[in-house]
Amino acid sequence: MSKPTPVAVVTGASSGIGAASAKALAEAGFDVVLGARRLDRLKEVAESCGGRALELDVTDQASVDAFTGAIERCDLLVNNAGGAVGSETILEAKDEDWRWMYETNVMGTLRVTRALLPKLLDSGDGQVINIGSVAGREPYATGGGYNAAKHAVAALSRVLRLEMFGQPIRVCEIDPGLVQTDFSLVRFRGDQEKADAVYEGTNPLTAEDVAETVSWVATRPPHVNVDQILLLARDQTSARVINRSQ
Ligand code: 8X3
Repeated sequence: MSKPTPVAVVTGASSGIGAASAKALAEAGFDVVLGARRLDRLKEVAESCGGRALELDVTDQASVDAFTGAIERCDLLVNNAGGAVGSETILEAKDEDWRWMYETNVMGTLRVTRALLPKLLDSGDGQVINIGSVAGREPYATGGGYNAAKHAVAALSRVLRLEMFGQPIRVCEIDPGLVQTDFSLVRFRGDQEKADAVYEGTNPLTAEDVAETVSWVATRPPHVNVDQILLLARDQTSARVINRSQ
């Protein structure tokens, strides 16, 4: 009997790293299931790569249940949904921003992973790729809520790897630095000028650069677990050391 086509599930797939990863995985031979809140945009991305669009709000357990319940097989889960909102100091931090970052990045990753783990195990060679961040390795001033959330994602990834040890599940954490997407626009609450300034004079990564890495990790042979990748532009050596002379 021939092997079934592997199924990849990508969260936050309506734009940026998630959309690019869905396309790259489709090109690599996966059947792709795309999840996100913005169904119109999601459908467009799904159409462009022959994938299946399913509405998903990772902050809502009922939505996660409906999403994962509609998926029969899962070989690869890419937990990409998340992001940053706000750039206040700890002194001025807003509870609702921290809660949103925890709900999307941390609890969202937990909910979707927990729901799909049985199917990942059933596949006989499951893989979880969590999109973390340089912010999950290195704290920086005004990054508190996002730093805390991405450090939690890093902990979750490593605990999952330990708990799945001996089972046919691989776990990888990919930590990108500066990537030019709408990430900063969301962080700065729609302030385009502030968002543009983040990438000004520098040559950041693109969503496609990260997607290529996702696809590379996903297509290693089953005995190879790429545990962690820190992916930075040449113009960035750490979270806040950026060459802007371009
Ligand atoms: C990477 C973005 O601003 O934390 O996720 O370097 S940032």
